[in-house]
Amino acid sequence: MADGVFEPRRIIVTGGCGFIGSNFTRWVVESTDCDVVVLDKLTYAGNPENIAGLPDDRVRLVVGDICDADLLDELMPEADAVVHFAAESHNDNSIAGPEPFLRTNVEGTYRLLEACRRHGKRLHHVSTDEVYGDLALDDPARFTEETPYRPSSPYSSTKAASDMLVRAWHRTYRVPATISNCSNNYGPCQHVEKFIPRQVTNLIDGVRPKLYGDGMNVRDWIHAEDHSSAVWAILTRGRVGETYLIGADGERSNIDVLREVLRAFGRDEGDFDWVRDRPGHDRRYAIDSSKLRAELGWRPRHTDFAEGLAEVIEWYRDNEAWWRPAKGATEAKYRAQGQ
Ligand code: NAD
Ligand code: TDX
Repeated sequence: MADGVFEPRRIIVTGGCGFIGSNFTRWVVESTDCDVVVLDKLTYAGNPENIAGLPDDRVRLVVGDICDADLLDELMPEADAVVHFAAESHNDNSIAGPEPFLRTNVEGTYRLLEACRRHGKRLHHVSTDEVYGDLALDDPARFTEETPYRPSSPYSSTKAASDMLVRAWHRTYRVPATISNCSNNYGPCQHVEKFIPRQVTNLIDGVRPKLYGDGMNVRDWIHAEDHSSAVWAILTRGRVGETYLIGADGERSNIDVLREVLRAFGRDEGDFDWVRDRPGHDRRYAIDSSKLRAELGWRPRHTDFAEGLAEVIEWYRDNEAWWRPAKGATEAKYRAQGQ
């Protein structure tokens, strides 16, 4: 191990068949010598296709639940660290039915912490900027590592709870842990329930996109690949016990993003439906990632949002077989909610 650098040979990636966990798994296999054991329950959001084509001798998929302590005891000895992406991740689902969020996000993180404690392993916990609540549109402030926790939704409150568990297990039991809180990701393989894939696949289907509320809510977009490189930097070179915010200065209102998607389809900018707002809808997220950049020298590579969005649109056009099976049930659920 080089001075101050943690060089894992094999890591467990929880949620590695989801949108970001699979992007990270691919990134690790393609950019490092580290092998990966993916631990994924394959919920509605997990798809083994997301890691298809990666070499069998570098990536092993274990289908299982992070709440299964016996399974964790079995897997821990073969890994140097756990990178924890597994979660129930969709705000609207958490409003309709919060219970799975409590179980996976809170109990699941607790089980992983206990397993890391028993086996003396390192944990990187992947979290969200939503733990900080929201900012006003005209507020010049952005979230920093010092911003107080103020989560709004059942989803973000369970992520906040999981962050608190990680901090407590580090302080009390000295579990070697790091935490990252990232802003909204976009990229290929994102579930069609999320904003950008929902509108893109609606347009492919000839259905009008759906915008919540007044469309002025702001999200701070980052490409999933930049999230992946940041998590690797923190895992290998970050200081144990520290939190790092991840963001790429990508603030945009929802209506601006939607207009850009409509333009890419050659449609009129007003060609969408206003639908019922999300209860408790956070107004604005914005990340100040100075600590990550200054301490670890991390920089995002995907800095042209229009270009990234065009690639994502092309990916959904080219991969209908990937998203089609989930589309009908997702839209039926939204329709029932008036969204
Ligand atoms: P996702 O919903 O696409 O994937 C979640 C994965 O976790 C799925 O493969 C699912 O099968 C698996 N999973 C769920 N419950 C499990 C359990 N009990 N045991 C094992 N596996 C289980 O989520 P995502 O968008 O890729 O998000 C990944 C992580 O990143 C989450 O922790 C999320 O909070 C965080 N995050 C996401 C974003 C974003 O914009 N999507 C932004 C910041 C942080
Ligand atoms: O159809 C829609 N219309 C719409 O206007 C959908 C699905 C969403 N929206 C709005 C709500 C949000 O303001 O778009 C914005 C983005 O919505 P989501 O894709 O659901 O993301 P968000 O709620 O911002 O949370 C995401 O980023 C932070 C991820 O889902 C979380 O896992 C992550 O923690």
